Amino acid sequence: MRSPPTDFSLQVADEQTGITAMKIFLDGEFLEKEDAKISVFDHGLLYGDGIFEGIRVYRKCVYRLQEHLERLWHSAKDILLEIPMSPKEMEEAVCESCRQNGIVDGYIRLLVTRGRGDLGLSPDSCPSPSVIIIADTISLYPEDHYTDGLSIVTVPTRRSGPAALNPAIKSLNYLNNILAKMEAAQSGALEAIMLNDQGYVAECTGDNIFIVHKGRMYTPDVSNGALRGITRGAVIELAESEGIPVKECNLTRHEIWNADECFLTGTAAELIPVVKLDGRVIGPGKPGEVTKKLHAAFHEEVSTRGVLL
Ligand code: PXG
Repeated sequence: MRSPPTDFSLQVADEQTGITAMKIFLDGEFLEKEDAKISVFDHGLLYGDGIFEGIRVYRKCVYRLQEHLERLWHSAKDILLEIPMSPKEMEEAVCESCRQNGIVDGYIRLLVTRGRGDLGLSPDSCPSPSVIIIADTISLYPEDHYTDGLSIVTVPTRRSGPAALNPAIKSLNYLNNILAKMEAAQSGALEAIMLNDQGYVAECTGDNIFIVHKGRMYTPDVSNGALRGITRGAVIELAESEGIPVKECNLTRHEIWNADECFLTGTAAELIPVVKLDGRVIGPGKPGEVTKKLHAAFHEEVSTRGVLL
């Protein structure tokens, strides 16, 4: 059901060294992968003090780049981080990173860290944030899971709530999500549902979640701890244009177990069906019609929405 793999980024392996040439944007310069290094005193490393975006490129179109940059700037504002370039300069740096690496279809990891400082939590010792752009490829789940659907589990680690670290901030602190991913693996699953501190479904470790029931779609409201995913937003738009009503609400596991269909969305995962949760088969146990329709609509729009290289 997934389109054939189209990740053809031009990463030429040097025949003698075996090293793959890749240019990394680091604070205004393009450096070879081996030379792109940051300080051990960078507070991004010392304290996870920083933010990031994961962005896809489809047929030389940087998918919904403006929305990713807007979210990056919102995250920066929340953590009082001044990004040392304008959104227009960032757009140009992202596109140039793709061009330098011959990216046609790929994945961009854009980070802004607090930068180098002294030991101690205070960012006052960090005068200049660092901007890093990696233009590469990614494949998150094995190909057959897109046709057969994922089997996932609910894990004990909770999504942090707005009263702690606001989940709307796409920060470099992913430890709960990493723990959740490890707990899923311990149960033999590739992905995990994370609940919020009230026991409602928030999202998965790096993906938003949707269910389809009696022709309507439901997804956790962002107040439940869901990241306002760009793919989530795209799928809501696509569903509405197909005449499928979408409601953002509280969801419990009960609703997911008893749904007709379930799928996850995310930049890396794109749109992937879920056919089993916590040992309960969802619907007929195979990807449903609404999921398939939205998957097709998503792949139709990806190279038409965004900034062309
Ligand atoms: N929830 C969380 C917690 C995420 O981190 C999403 C949902 C999906 O949002 P988008 O905007 O991508 O539709 C994410 C996505 C990476 C990486 O390595 C990025 C994410 C998750 C995991 C890994 O770049 N972010």
